Amino acid sequence: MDGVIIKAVGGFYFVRAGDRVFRCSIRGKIRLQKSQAMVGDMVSVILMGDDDGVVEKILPRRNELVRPLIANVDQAVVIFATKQPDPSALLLDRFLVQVRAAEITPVICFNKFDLAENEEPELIAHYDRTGYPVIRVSAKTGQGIESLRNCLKDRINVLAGPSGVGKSSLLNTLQPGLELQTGDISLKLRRGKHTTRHVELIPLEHGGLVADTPGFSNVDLPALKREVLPGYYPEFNSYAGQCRFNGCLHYREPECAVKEAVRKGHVSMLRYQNYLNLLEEVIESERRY
Ligand SMILES: Nc1nc2c(ncn2[C@@H]2O[C@H](COP(=O)(O)OP(=O)(O)OP(=O)(O)O)[C@@H](O)[C@H]2O)c(=O)[nH]1
Ligand SMILES: [Mg+2]
Ligand SMILES: [Zn+2]
Repeated sequence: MDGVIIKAVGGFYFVRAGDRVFRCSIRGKIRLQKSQAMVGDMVSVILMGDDDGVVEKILPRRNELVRPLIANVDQAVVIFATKQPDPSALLLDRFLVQVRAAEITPVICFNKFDLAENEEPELIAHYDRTGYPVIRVSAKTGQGIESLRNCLKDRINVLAGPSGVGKSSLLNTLQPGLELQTGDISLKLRRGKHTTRHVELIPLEHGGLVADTPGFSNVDLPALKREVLPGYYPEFNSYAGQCRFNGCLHYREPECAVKEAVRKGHVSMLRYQNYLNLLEEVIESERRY
């Protein structure tokens, strides 16, 4: 029988197959393999009773996200708040690059729209122009929850984003009865603690799985070559082919069509400046690899 690991607790792997979950141990032989089983892994299981089994084999992984550690994710919903905490474009861009580098499709979601009233933060409009989908929601009023639900349907999803933006609250609104722990942001910051700790794939009533994850206030870029970074900016794509130089980094090169598009306002200046910021970081860290 094949299934997906949705949770790993106390040496056991909980494997979902059909509508059921089996508590499984793992064969010693694979336990020693380099590729430790992780949440999201597709596995073959031999049943050893009504609710128990043994993981016999880990099937090949499509991808692996590092923070949180989870395999075979289709889509990452990167969540920020309109305020409390204020969104940071640079941090959002770091999340997007991390997700793209793991070969996962990003979706952007801004929560706490009830707090924005009629004045949404200026930076949101910059993301409307990226080519990535942008969903506006409020876990409190339910605004936009239907779009978010449709977006998660029938996929393996992770929710990512800083602590306190309302990732767990959104899932609670999306699927009443979940009762995930949510927290008061000021208390959390004071204690330096997160509300959500472990990684678990939660089955959605309408189809699909979603992992709520602990918030990260910082995202390290993965090891990247400088040439791949521009490819993670969908809004550069239609211009990049018109740059004078092949493999243009849209940095110091002359006759760069992307820089021209930024000057004309076709590509967001904010996104471009953050891109330069990350590019310099990538170039700096290349020396260490
Ligand atoms: N006004 C308002 N507050 C919200 C909304 N969503 C969440 N909150 C509040 O924001 C705080 C943090 O919510 P959580 O759901 O715990 O945030 P989280 O992203 O899961 O945080 P971590 O688990 O620490 O990563 C809580 O006090 C929530 O009540 C919203 O749409 N509007
Ligand atoms: Mg949480
Ligand atoms: Zn260029």
